[in-house]
Amino acid sequence: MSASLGRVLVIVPTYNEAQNLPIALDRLRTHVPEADVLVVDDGSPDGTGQLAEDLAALEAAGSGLRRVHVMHRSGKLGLGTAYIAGFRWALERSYDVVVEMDADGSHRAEDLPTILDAVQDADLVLGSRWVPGGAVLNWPLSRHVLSRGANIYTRVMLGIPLGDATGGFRAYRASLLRDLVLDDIASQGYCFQVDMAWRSVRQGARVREVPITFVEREIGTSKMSRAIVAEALVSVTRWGIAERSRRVAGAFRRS
Ligand SMILES: Nc1nc2c(ncn2[C@@H]2O[C@H](COP(=O)(O)OP(=O)(O)OP(=O)(O)O)[C@@H](O)[C@H]2O)c(=O)[nH]1
Ligand SMILES: [Mg+2]
Repeated sequence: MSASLGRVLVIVPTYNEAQNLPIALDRLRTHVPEADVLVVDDGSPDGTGQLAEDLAALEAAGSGLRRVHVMHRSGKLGLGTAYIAGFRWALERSYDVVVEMDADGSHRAEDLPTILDAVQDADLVLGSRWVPGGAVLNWPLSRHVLSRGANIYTRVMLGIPLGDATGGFRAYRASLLRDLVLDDIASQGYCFQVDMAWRSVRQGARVREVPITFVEREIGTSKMSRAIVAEALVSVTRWGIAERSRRVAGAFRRS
């Protein structure tokens, strides 16, 4: 990782990831030792929040390059709001690059140096499963179909040239996050990721994709639900229709 990137913060949202979090933090320390970490825990009943505090204290007492911080929220408030709270925290502390990363082992810390290299000349870098070189390990056919289908639908409806707009392993330059209006983002899950990518494209940001290998979680349970899929489908459809109406109205005004 190049020093010219400045200070990097990796935001790791957690809900019941007590078994996964120590492994995720370990791997991050191995592959990006100088990147600080912010765990955003939503009062996990399995004690992930306290465990994160203990791990952060251990790190602070050690001689490592990074600091691990923990934000506790009162209950399961959703992935989107966890990231927005984390973005605000990062901006208030003048980080230069902010990374989104799951705690469940699906996002491999060894892919992060490539993502960070790419953000040298981009505003947003998406770790992408669906570009040449990208891969998914251990998914049933149904998950492949859902994810590929969701991304094709998003490309067609929104007209954004991205292979993987629903993925959640990405790096933002703080300058882009500062420019994006975060106040009116109510989306969660996949929809949150699409919403952020689409806002970035509309803003004229330089968005790049780099291939990653996504590994299905081996421990713990997925928080993905039918409601999250339905939210994404409804919102992308609504945004697509609104975008087309805007374009048609623009064409009428010009003619
Ligand atoms: N703070 C917080 N973290 C959450 C919430 N929901 C999910 N997470 C975390 O967000 C990350 C992604 O959640 P997953 O359950 O793996 O969902 P997913 O990756 O979309 O779905 P899978 O592909 O099935 O794993 C994990 O680290 C979760 O612990 C939430 O409401 N609040
Ligand atoms: Mg997951």
